[in-house]
Amino acid sequence: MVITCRDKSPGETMTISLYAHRLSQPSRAAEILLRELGIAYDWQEVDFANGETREPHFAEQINPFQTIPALVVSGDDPDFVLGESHAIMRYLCRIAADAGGDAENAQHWYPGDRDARRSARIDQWMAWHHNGIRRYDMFHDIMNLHLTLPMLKYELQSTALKPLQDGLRSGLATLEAHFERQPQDTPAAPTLCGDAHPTLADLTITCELYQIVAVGYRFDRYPQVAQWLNGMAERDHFKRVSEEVLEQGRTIREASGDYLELDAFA
Ligand SMILES: N[C@@H](CCC(=O)N[C@@H](CS)C(=O)NCC(=O)O)C(=O)O
Repeated sequence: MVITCRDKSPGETMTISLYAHRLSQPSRAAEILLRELGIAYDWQEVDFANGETREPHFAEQINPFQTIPALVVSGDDPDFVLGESHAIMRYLCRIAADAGGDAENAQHWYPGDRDARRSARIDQWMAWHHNGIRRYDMFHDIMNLHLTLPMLKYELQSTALKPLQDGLRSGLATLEAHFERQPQDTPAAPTLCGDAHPTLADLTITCELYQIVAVGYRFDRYPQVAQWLNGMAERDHFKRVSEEVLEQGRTIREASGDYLELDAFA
């Protein structure tokens, strides 16, 4: 399925395929960016939960790291193939003009060589993302818990989810303290670099946190984080691409009874 957010220019030969799934945070971040930049893409859904990324053809031809998202750019011979969401997103900002997207807009998300300091600041938060937030992201554990036997749910909440909640609290506190220190030049929702426009750092981290918000966790104890998340979640493409995860979260919440500690950050 080719998803077009704009008309293709005549003579355009580059085709971008995104191998992804809407229940995967880094996949959503890459897809939202494609849409924000107005780059047309061919959507290739990968059933990662059933091991499709581990099949030999995927590892050999799409992504040796055996994960999604992965990007395949056809037009040159051979195709250009790229894994890792952060690398994919930076690359998309760099090639936005050649891919028929909005190059001006891409500068806001990630300026690259045009602004070394701003890019370094974005890189810093993106580097922190994996160990500061993603490592403690409970969403896939919550999905597993949802599918497990009722008698194990309470036990797993304390053995599996509790340590993740404790780790995530520290990441949320880091973000909240940053927002408190940061002079924001806009009365709107805060952003990590303090600009009116969000960057790749905002996108990648909010996509991660939003999936536990979808289950029903609230961040009342971290009001600036909550405001920042809401600001990103109100963007049209974020909303559209997050519909499935929102639905999945609702299903889990409605079935969960009280075994999930939804007030862990409230
Ligand atoms: N650091 C990678 C993480 C990618 C990742 O963990 N993807 C998960 C889905 S959210 C995956 O493909 N898992 C498949 C597997 O581990 O078999 C990125 O940012 O792209």
